[in-house]
Amino acid sequence: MRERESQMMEHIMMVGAGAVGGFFGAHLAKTNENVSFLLRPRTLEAVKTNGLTIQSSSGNVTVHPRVAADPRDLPSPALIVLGVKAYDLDEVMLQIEPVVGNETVILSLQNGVTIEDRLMDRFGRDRIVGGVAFIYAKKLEPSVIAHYKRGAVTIGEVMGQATPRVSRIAALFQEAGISCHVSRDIRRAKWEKMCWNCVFNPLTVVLNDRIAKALDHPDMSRVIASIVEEVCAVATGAHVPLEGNMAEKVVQWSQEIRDIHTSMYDDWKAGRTTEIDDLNGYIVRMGKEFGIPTPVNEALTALVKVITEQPHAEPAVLQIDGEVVQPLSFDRVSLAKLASDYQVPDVSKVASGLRGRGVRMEGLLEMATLRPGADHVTFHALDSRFSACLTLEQAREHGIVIYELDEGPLPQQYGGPFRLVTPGLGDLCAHVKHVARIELSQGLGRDTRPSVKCSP
Ligand SMILES: Nc1nc2c(c(=O)[nH]1)N[C@H]1C(S)=C(S)[C@@H](COP(=O)(O)O)O[C@H]1N2
Ligand SMILES: [Mo]
Repeated sequence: MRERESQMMEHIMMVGAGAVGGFFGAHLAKTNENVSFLLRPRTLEAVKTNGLTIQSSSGNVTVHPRVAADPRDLPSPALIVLGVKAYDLDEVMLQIEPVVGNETVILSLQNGVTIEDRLMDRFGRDRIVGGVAFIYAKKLEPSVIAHYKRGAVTIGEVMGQATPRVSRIAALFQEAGISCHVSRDIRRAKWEKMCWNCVFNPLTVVLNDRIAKALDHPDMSRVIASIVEEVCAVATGAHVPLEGNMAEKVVQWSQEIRDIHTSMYDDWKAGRTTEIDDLNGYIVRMGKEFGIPTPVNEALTALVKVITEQPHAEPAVLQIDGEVVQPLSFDRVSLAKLASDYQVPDVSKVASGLRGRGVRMEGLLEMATLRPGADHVTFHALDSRFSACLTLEQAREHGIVIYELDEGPLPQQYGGPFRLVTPGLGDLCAHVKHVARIELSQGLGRDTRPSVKCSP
């Protein structure tokens, strides 16, 4: 047992280098060479080239950790720390699965009160330690994070017992200069942060302003209290009763961060998906299940969606044009009807960390009548900014268009409604998200991929 414990902390794999994963990971890596990062291709390129930098008023830290886009390329982890967005959990679970062994411990610092349960369902109760992060930081560039306030974590066994492994993890954070509190009631700690999140994340978006704007108007205190009352009622329904004065506490906690925005505000302004479905949207769903009315959270969920979601002006069709006799277009239904030889029912079998149902480009190109001389294929993203040009052979041999996830359209956050993946091609930059147009050409077409290829 002793032996195991000391071994346990040998390799730490941070998943994600956003505001949360990046900040805590960089600090852990600063004094510990056994910290590596599992990153998305774009972040991977940047961190490989520049290292990972945390800028803060007390000085900057840059680390040059080991990085990879596939966890099998990193040392086998004893501890995996998840610092990605709540909505990326499914994708991440799939990706880390091959390296989660019997001795691996997974600590999540993600928002959302279902994360630990979902991890336990997937990897077993004994693998999971619960966590909450208290930090205000912001991703400035793929490899640069600005740190503004706080930077502490609370961790604990989900069942509440004190264990040597939790003490060991706490020691790791403390050795790195990060305040780490061990809680005997981590579920409650997560719900308390949920109260705060459900108030200030949506309000900063709706008000398009900093936390102070929501705090200072006298009429807002009733609104804040109502949001928190609804969250507390649902928490009680979920068998995690919170204290009666949560609304007051939430307001108190906010005083030292009056002048900042929230991660939901930052996600919105950066064009990223927000965590609304894991925060207020979750309260609304659970309220329905428990028969608890949640009108204020419901209104906020709808408002945040209206404000932040990109309008889908374009219908979800995929067009093939250029050097073809007739342009063709496909929607999800017509793609599903292409011959079964070309269907890839489970993309995760051929491309690590990606999920969904796809169709081989070979099948799509078969449908089109190409003009003589057509020898290149350009995949244009919906926003017409990003594009990748492959040779006809590369597209035929490697291209797969993902068009469905769990029997629905591929969500935008996963690159939907149509996403090109090219397993075996050796360039993750060709994984074009939101493909709207596939253009055949004679000779090279438009290609905005970075010149440094991202190795898979
Ligand atoms: N629409 C679109 N697709 C894109 C990009 C982009 O900027 N826009 N970047 C590409 C690059 S260079 C990489 S490395 C991967 C990054 O994928 P990820 O966001 O899943 O990490 O997406 C590729 N597909
Ligand atoms: Mo890339």
